[in-house]
Amino acid sequence: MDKKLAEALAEHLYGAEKTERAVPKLTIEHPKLSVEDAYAIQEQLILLKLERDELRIVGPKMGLTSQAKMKQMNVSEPIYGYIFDDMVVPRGAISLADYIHPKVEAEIAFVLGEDIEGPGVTGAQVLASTAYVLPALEIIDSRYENFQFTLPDVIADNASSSGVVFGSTLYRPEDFDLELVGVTLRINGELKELGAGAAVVGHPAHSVAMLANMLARKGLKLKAGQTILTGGVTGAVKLHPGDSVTAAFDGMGSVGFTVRA
Ligand code: OOG
Ligand code: MG
Repeated sequence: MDKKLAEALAEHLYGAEKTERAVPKLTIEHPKLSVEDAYAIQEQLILLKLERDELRIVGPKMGLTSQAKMKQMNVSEPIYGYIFDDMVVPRGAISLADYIHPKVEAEIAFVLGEDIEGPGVTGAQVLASTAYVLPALEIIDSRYENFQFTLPDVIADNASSSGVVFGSTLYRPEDFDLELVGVTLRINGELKELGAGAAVVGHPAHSVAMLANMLARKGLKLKAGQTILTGGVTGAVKLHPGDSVTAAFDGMGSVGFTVRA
């Protein structure tokens, strides 16, 4: 894709995020947008955040890692995007006014102790390079009208990345069978979603391995110190004012936040 067009489309999505106003999905005007084009747009969007806003990357995130979401989108490979430092929610509360139409999903996050460079990375290698794992809640907020998009649209939109709340305790990965960690997501005490680590491409470490292998195609690697979101264990739930959100992770405590108007 022409670099000028990628820059213009990135600027368009950047503006939608800044002004908290949904825009029509890109594929309406650009029906031939490919996955490769979409990552070129995402790259320009990331550059805007790094250079214009002087933000820092917390780590990449995986999306569409659950079979349910992959089926829904009719895709066979997950996608990735980036979490920035300004997306980390302070003091356990968000204001709906800062978002367009946010949803929340429970995820398992990995803090890397060493760089991981593909291709050919395995889940076992990821676990050996992981310093800690911790529970997280991701807030996704598609910049597209009605939260509807095709695969290239959502890739260009930094995989709907918008916010994250991390649990306050770090755990050693060898203390868990992450495949079997059960997760519940409650809003105001009501059970909304549940799942287990295996919902994330079989095992959350496999998600990180896939990410490393996808980045390798671009000559990129995962870096020591990055915190990586592995993808939703549960489905995403729409947020409303007054919501008190809590996700409990078997053996890993819980993480939560509240929603103001
Ligand atoms: C795309 C982002 C998906 C996940 O964990 O699957 C994602 C979306 O569904 O808006 O973050
Ligand atoms: Mg997610």
